[in-house]
Amino acid sequence: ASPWKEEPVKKFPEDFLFGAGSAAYQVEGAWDEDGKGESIWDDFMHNKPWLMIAQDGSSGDVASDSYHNLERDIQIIRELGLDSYRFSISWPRLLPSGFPDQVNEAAIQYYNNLINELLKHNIEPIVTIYHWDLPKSLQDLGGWTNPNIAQWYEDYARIVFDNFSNRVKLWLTINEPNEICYLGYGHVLEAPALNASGIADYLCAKNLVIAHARAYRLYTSQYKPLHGGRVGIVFSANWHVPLNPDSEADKLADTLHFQAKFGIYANPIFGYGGFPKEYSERVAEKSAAQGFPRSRLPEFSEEEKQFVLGSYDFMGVNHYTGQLVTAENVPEYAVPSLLDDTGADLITLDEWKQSTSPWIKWMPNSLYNQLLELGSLYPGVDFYITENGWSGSTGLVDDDRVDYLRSCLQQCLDAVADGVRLKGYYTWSLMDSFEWAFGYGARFGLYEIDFEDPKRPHTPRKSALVYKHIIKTRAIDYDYAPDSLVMTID
Ligand code: PNW
Repeated sequence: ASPWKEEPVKKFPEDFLFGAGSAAYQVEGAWDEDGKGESIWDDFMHNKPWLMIAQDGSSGDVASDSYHNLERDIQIIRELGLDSYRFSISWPRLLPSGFPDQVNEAAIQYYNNLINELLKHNIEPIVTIYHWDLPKSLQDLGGWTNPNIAQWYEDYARIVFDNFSNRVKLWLTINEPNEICYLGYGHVLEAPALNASGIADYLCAKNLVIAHARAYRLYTSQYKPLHGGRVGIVFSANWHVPLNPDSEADKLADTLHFQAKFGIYANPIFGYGGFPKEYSERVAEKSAAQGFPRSRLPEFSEEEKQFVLGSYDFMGVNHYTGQLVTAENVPEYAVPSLLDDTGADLITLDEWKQSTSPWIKWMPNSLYNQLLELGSLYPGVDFYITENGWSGSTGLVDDDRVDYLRSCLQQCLDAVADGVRLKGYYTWSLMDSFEWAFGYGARFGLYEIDFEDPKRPHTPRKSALVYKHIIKTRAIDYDYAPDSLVMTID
């Protein structure tokens, strides 16, 4: 029974997009087939397996094998009745050398088939141009720490737009800058596992927002007049509140932490331009005290600032959880590092339900709170929830995921009622896939995939039927219970 039963029934607007998502490295497999080049994730899994959290020698070499199972993917997307499907294009599959000197026809064919099948069934593709699988050849040149990457990324984006923008109208330039820069260059959790926080993550941040802006401006000047699509970027946003709301120190830690993980990417594009003021001052002070001749956080020239500012049609938000932020009893972080620069520690409560992913706990109302904060920070901006989901384990009766899904969609409805311009919601994920450093242990799928079976058979979970019912009725019925776990195309 619903805690909201007493309220009038609320429906999602007819044009609200319900979707589900995936990412190339997590589902495609075929890691070295048909001319695909090597990515930094191929390199991470093959050559640095000790860095994996799962420690099981797994990789995305085959993953959900979507490269060979296009019909299956279309079948389940249609069964669910999705309005839209989010997938990413693999840069090294399309451009094996990383550069446009060779364009891989097999890649164009695969993505063409996918896009055409979706459109044939009236399903809107939303395409992530970059979801973490950088060509290894470009990493060898410094990857996202090399300012030239802004040009390389634009060159890649041009090939993508040339081939697909006559049919794809919704574009996401880059998935989760914070996870790319902080977890990949500042940490060892993600490729390229550079572990140079306080330096490399900040270089990455500046180069990445400029790369995004180049692709945005390219699209807007050369493709939008022909095709009229829209381009955004995807940020991860964890809800955050000061542990002690009366403590000035906790409030400052909360502000600086949110700027370090979110603001350094969002402010240059959606805010007042450049890196956020408080955080820039903090890193400049720390850098000086540490003996650096200038701030470790790079500056934007006035021209760069203006180029990046306003380079969006909408904001994509990936949201899973949240934390309480405090300045008390902060651990001794490495110096220099992003965490040391924030001076913050993150707390979660034992009473919050734990998912299979160590970093995801169910913090009540975090999505609603996050949407309201973003709505007031960036008034007039259109938002899409581009990822939200619950990780469990194998098994088809996924009641925790059902509860989380209903709750999060309710929070979306409440945010829309309160004026947030939320245009769509994409659950993460369509099917079980390779969960990066966590391997195949953390399952996010509406569909279960059997990774032991070379055919990668798929089975709908209870959440798939519940989501289908929500999409069809455009409302959340808390009493709906499917009589069987059978999915068919309506
Ligand atoms: C996202 N964090 O990653 C990615 O976009 C997906 O590819 C991934 O499968 C999904 O979340 C589930 O893990 C994140 O630490 C990784 O806050 C880490 C964080 C957030 C998002």
